[in-house]
Amino acid sequence: MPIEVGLVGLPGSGKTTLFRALTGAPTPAGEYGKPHVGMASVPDERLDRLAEVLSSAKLTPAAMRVVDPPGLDASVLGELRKVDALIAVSRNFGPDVDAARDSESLALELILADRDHVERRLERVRQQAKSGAPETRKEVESLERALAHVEAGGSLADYPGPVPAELEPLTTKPLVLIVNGGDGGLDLQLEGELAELSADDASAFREGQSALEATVGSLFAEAGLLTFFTGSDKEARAWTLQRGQTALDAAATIHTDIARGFIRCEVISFEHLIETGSHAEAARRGLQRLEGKTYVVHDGDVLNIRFNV
Ligand SMILES: Nc1nc2c(ncn2[C@@H]2O[C@H](COP(=O)(O)OP(=O)(O)OP(=O)(O)O)[C@@H](O)[C@H]2O)c(=O)[nH]1
Ligand SMILES: [Mg+2]
Repeated sequence: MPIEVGLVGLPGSGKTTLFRALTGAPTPAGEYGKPHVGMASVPDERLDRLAEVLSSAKLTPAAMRVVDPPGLDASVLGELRKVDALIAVSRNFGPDVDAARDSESLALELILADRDHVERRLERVRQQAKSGAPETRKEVESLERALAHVEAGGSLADYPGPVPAELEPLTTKPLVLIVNGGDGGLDLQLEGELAELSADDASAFREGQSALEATVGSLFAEAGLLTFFTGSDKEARAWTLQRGQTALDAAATIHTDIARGFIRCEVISFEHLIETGSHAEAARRGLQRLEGKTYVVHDGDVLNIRFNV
């Protein structure tokens, strides 16, 4: 499954403009009142060089799913429970700019959405407990404690006790801040328009990083993500993984069948593959290793997973 991010920010801060910049969708489709959902490609220059060395016919960047909800209602924010990270857009253009005030309002909305969510789950689990499911009684107690903490003005992010995993709070997710406009900010208005051009044409219009590059850079740092590669003469492909995840997790990211039939994994670093020019030469110099399921994948690893079908 690709990595998934959700856009949050006060009304008119530029979420949908960023959505356009990230996904390249000129006018986001979707039902009124429903979130826009689109796919973005994670830019990584290493993929082009890998494809060159392996003479890959096809090049597939890692995908990122982007969810852009309309507004900040608790019900709408509920759509973001499954995302891996939140991207907060802060308005730094137009009249009456106040980043501190806006970030406080946004934080409050997230806390309220979590409180709403805890309340509703508590109601449901209480019902189940009444009808005699004993294991739910523990969850009732745990939810009651979490709710008391939130009602006292706290956020689940600083809640000391355990939070039921099914809760998927918003306030505990990694959060990346994107400043829209002004000094030191990204010009999302421009970025939204450039998203419709080819990468080469677009780069002529900007000085620094694109909105996509800046967002992905901060996201990978904040959420502890890394990129690994697979490659052959058919296809060079980039994939996203959480830091600390294993070769078996990498296999599962590619396909559940590959994880199920996992035998072993050939690993070579991107640098070594570029330096030696081929898997064969890298193997001859002893730079290619055979690893098992528990091998912890590093950023830039090029993996060749052997599996049974
Ligand atoms: N001047 C200026 N206008 C911008 C910029 N970014 C966005 N806008 C404009 O601000 C308005 C709101 O932007 P949106 O991207 O729709 O904001 P949003 O956060 O999606 O708003 P809601 O979905 O209503 O919460 C649009 O008219 C944009 O064209 C910017 O960097 N500079
Ligand atoms: Mg919008």
